[in-house]
Amino acid sequence: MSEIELHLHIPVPSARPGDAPCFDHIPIPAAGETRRPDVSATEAEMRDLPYGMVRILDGEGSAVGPWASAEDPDFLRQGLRAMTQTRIFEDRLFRAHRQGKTSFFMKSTGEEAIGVAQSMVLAADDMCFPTYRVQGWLIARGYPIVDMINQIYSNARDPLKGRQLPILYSARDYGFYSLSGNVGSRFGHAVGWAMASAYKGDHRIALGYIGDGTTAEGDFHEALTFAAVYRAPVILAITNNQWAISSFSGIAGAEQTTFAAKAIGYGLPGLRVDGNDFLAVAAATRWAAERARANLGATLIEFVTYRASGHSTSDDPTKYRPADEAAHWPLGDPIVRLKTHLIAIGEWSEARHSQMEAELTEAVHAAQREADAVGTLGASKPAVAEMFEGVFKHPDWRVIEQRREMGL
Ligand SMILES: Cc1ncc(C[n+]2csc(CCOP(=O)(O)OP(=O)(O)O)c2C)c(N)n1
Ligand SMILES: [Mg+2]
Repeated sequence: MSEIELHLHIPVPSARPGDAPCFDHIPIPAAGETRRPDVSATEAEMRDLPYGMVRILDGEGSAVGPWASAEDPDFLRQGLRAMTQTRIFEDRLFRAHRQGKTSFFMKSTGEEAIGVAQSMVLAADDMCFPTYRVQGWLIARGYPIVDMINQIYSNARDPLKGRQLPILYSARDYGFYSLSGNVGSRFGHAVGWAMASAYKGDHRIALGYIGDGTTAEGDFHEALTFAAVYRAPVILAITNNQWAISSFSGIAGAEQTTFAAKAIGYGLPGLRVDGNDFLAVAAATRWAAERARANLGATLIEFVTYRASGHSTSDDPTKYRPADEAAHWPLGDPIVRLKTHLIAIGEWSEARHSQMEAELTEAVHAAQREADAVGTLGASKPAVAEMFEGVFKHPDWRVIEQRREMGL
């Protein structure tokens, strides 16, 4: 009989508060190093990709390697604008929470390239099944910021009439499926929607998002099985921002392999992508979309990024990670990197950037003034009668009775 005492391996993060930040455990190939397989390549021909990293922007802001392609400078400026707008908007609304104007808020600081680039690359009638970390999708498509703020305030003009948490948006016309607070639940819905699209002989594809922490839930694995078996036209995106509230990615399996490599067990192509590189996010998304549209099935993409802010307004990240960890993140800041690239190719300047920031700040302030005038948390509410509307196509008899009892 063995004398060895059994013990469990409990993963611990590389640095805790007070320690020097360390990201040596994350393999990061140089920009341009990871190859680009043909879109028609089989999964068996690309099992190295989940261990590489699609990166285009190098340290000097040049676009290099096989994934780089000629980009329209207007497309890049639009991306820079939407990412910057997202950050300004989120900073402002985070402060609104501290001022008591809303009950809850979440930011995507440092992760803006993902939602914004994917929103700009996919077609208007494709469907995104989002997480709360991709509000840049809506901003990139011009969803009215005042409507976002009205929802965040849960006021009388809340487009969802107080039925959702602040930030859990729903905007069908913007290809943005209703957000769920139950993390992971939408991943399978994205696959189901894509299967329905293919079943009907339609042309639309779906995109599903999931966080690194949530890949530990069953929903993730069920979705991958269905996506692989039926070759669903879907892009399955993992936003690996290193943290799930206060649990680090190692708790969800990051020590054993990459999140992109989970694809291999399902026979799906997996890409590992620099999520802070706007060009790489766009290029990988186009590649996966082309495969999906050609009936070649689903792609799992891991976007490697870093959650620079706290999880939400309820979180204080200095309790569980070094306060300066974000400043040491090796993939930098997505806004700074795209801006540096645009300046390097002669399509942007510091002066234009400052002017754009001033314009976007004013636009957010103006939208906030408009929403403030309607009312902030508690000062203005959706009409009570609205809770009976928009739920059933033909109201159930109980709803009719309850409404009558309330004299509405
Ligand atoms: C089904 C379910 N379980 C737990 C929670 C509580 N919860 C909300 S966010 C979160 C962490 C998610 O982390 P991750 O998937 O990495 O996404 P991120 O917030 O980092 O984008 C948890 C546990 C929830 N909302 N839903
Ligand atoms: Mg996470």
